[in-house]
Amino acid sequence: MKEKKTNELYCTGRVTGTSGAAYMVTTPEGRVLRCRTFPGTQSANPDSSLAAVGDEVEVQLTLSGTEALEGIIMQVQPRKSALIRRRDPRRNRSREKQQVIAANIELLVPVVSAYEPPLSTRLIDRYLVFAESEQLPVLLVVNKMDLDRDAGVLRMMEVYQALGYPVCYVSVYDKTGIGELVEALEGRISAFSGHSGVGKSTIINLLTGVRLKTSRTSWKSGKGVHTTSNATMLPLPGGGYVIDTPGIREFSLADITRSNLRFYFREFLKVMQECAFTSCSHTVEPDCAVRRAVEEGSIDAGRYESYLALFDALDDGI
Ligand SMILES: Nc1nc2c(ncn2[C@@H]2O[C@H](COP(=O)(O)OP(=O)(O)O)[C@@H](O)[C@H]2O)c(=O)[nH]1
Ligand SMILES: [Mg+2]
Ligand SMILES: [Zn+2]
Repeated sequence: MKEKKTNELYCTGRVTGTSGAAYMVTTPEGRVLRCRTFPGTQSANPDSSLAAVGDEVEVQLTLSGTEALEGIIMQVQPRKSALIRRRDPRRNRSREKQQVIAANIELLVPVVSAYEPPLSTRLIDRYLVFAESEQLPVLLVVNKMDLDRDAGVLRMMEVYQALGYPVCYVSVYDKTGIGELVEALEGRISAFSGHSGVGKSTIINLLTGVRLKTSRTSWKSGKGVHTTSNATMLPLPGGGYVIDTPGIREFSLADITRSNLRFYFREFLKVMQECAFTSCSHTVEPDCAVRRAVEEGSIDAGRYESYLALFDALDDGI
């Protein structure tokens, strides 16, 4: 904490939570300040939310002395990364600022479960495309491995390991894989995301020792299972933070288009120079090296199907 002017105490910190219009800012010493922004708050990110969970900020304390627990956010530092919330397509809010779910994420952690809900490789592929497009390192977490009695899930995940994506197999119930996960998260800011019911809150509670609400409701019921709306950022005992974020349906995929999607399937990159057309979409063109690789089995057919499904879902206005 440095003193700028007499009776004006400034400090730096990180936004670790929001509560209505208030921002919880954690200082390097671990103190939590209840802060607000004001019309003069300076931002290095003018096109998006003024402040979000994960932001580095400079705060002026409003109460002097060591007991001060409140402050005003004077400055929001430039973001190294940001998870942007999807815009509601029913409302024309194109002039509105981008809403940031979480800032300065260093690792994206898609969490899936072996069963209940069943493992969806389509969903994993969606996350991987998103991570590649944002150039975010990714760690796949498969929870509820206690339910994978015939190792079917391990076989389904082989394709991702072969592609070089790290996978952590966890069972909170059996306490397996937790050590590896702790190691992979240490010292980094990680965003957990996934379908409700996969066990995100249960894992985060175990890692951080806090008590996030976990859902007792069935994942099958669909409605009312969302126990996580605002992102919350929690410190890890070994350093770093985890952020519980909503599922990928809430993320903006606005930067992913039909023409750049092919670059986000890393196994395509090696073979696509061999396609007859330089701008080959690998869907209908003749003499396509990607489709040939799928037929020969060197590109996984399920991954290619995910590509086609995403390609169809993306509307470039073509
Ligand atoms: N079988 C099994 N169930 C788990 C495991 N981890 C969590 N669950 C259960 O899965 C349900 C959903 O967990 P929750 O943490 O609320 O999921 P979230 O919606 O992803 O945050 C709860 O009933 C948990 O007890 C696990 O390792 N194995
Ligand atoms: Mg949850
Ligand atoms: Zn092609």
